[in-house]
Amino acid sequence: MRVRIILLTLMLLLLVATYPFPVRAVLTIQSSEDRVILENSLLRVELDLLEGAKPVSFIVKPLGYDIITRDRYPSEWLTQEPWPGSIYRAPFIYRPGETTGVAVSCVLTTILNRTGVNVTKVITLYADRPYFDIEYILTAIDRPVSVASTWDPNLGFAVEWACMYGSATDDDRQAFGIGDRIELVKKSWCREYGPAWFVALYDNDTGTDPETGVSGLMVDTQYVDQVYSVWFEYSVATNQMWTCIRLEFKAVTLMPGHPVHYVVRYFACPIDRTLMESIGLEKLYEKIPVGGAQRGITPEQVAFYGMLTGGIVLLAASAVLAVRRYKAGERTPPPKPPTL
Ligand SMILES: [Ca+2]
Ligand SMILES: [Ca+2]
Repeated sequence: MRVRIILLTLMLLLLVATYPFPVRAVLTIQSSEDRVILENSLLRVELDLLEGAKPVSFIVKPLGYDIITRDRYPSEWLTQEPWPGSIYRAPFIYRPGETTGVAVSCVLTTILNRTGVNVTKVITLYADRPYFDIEYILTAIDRPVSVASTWDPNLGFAVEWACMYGSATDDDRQAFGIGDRIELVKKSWCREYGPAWFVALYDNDTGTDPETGVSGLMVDTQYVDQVYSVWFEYSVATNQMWTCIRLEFKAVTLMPGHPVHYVVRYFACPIDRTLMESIGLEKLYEKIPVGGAQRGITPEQVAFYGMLTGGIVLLAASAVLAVRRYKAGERTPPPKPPTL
């Protein structure tokens, strides 16, 4: 008995000693004079602190490349200003935020004196998640400011997502969700109205293509009702390759002392069920076609529909054969009466 216990203890000790040390997950936000770098195990994103704190590099690690195109950066826009607006080139001030074991955050702020608005982005990055969140806080500095576009008084603050997958944009597509309606499109210079809960861009290749991927913006549930419309655009210039989709919130008047908030999740990953489920986009995953079929079809469904199709083909074939036999029988001359 004692020998057994000693042996068992030794085996346990051996197991503990040889067990590999857990790999410490990457989860950092670093800043330099001109950059803020967000990094976890799936993403490495560089924001340009001197110009809009906009993503100028967005590496999706499982894809292995940067999806940002130099011709069209993702950015925010106060639509009372002519596009791309003053946030686009504004210098931001960085300060670190809270850090827990599973999330890190930072706070980026700019003061737009001429517009009369302070813009703050509170960024939260999570361990092993294909996304980070940006909480936008818009504050009127000293007078009421109307955030409404000149061509549509209902349209206010906008956040745009733009990128490119692989070496070409002809297979890049747009996607959006308004309620239960999820649509896959490719269109330019037009708008869909309604409380969109996500907008995305993806590469329409089959699963084996390394250039395949999906990315975009998802609105935090409590702000979905404030979404007014979605804007679609892609470049037709031969030397520019990008596709874009924009979330547009309803117009709002900012009052001093009453900041307005929006929370937007930035996501990017391969077109993979587990990763897309972790974002809450399993419906989009199922909708994106691969090899002519929808991704949501399970092997059991394939087997069932395969058997059904096989059965129908067999039935049809036997019916054709039966008809042929019947017709052949008609053409057979009647048997001659036996000669006596
Ligand atoms: Ca592509
Ligand atoms: Ca492709």
